[in-house]
Amino acid sequence: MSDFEHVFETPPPGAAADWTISQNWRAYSEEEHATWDILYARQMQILSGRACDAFLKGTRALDLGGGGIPDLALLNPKLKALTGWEVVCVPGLVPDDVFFDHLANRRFVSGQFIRRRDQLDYLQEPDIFHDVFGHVPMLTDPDFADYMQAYGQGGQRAQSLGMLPNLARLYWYTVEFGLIEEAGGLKLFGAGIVSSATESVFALEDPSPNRLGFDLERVMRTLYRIDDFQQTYFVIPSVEALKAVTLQDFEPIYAALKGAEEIPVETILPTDRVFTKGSQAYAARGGRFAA
Ligand code: HBI
Ligand code: FE
Repeated sequence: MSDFEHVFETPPPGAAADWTISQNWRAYSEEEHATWDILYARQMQILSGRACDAFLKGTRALDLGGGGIPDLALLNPKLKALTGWEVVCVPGLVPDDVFFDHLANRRFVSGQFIRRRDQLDYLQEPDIFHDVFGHVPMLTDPDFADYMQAYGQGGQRAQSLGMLPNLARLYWYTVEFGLIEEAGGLKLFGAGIVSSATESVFALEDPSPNRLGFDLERVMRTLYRIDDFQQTYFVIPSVEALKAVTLQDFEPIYAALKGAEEIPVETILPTDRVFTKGSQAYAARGGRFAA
């Protein structure tokens, strides 16, 4: 089970058997295109000097800015030429097995809709800005592209072994909320961070959260916050290293995890590599963007 409430159990009317729908790009309103342009301009300003090289390079390679919501018919040939990935639209959250099957076949699923103007800073369900601006630039990186496919394949296996909650934590702490160490210091690559103006600053600069070195088994034991800024972020040494870690057989790791206790969101272990010991002041104030 995922953490989200699925609206549908079977593809809704108008969706194909694999849950995909047409982007129907011509149907977006001027206001919706302008919403993309506002979010894009704001994020690119914030992300300069904060996002990792691969992400910024990806936004340039895909030409994501200035023209409103990207037309997937134009974006997909560029992405396909780089790493063989493509983006398909879905009506909302899809069941885990459907999600994994798309990833295993190098198809990234994106929400078709874009957030309303009163939701610029926060919404719970992934829209096309989160999915395409947040996730797709990293898919232009060959190592990240392989990692995401491996995750899709691993998801199908984890499900059958009853280890999906553990694997989902890996996705959460890397694909959605990962940090990376670069020559210039810590940088952002997680889609949940880079698609959020406030979390882009919080994740990197706020004294509140812990920033700890990535360790596969440790991350798979760590609980996470679904509806607020994270209390701990994990730092990968490189995308290559992340990919290498996930190309190993997870079965012995799953076996070790069976008896292991879950780790609370704010815990620092003696074995952790600590980049930042967080004050946790934000969480102590009650969180959810508390002033
Ligand atoms: N569906 N559209 C969509 N987007 C997601 O990110 C997504 C999903 N379904 C399931 C899911 N994520 C998660 O269950 C996995 O990451 C574990
Ligand atoms: Fe996401």
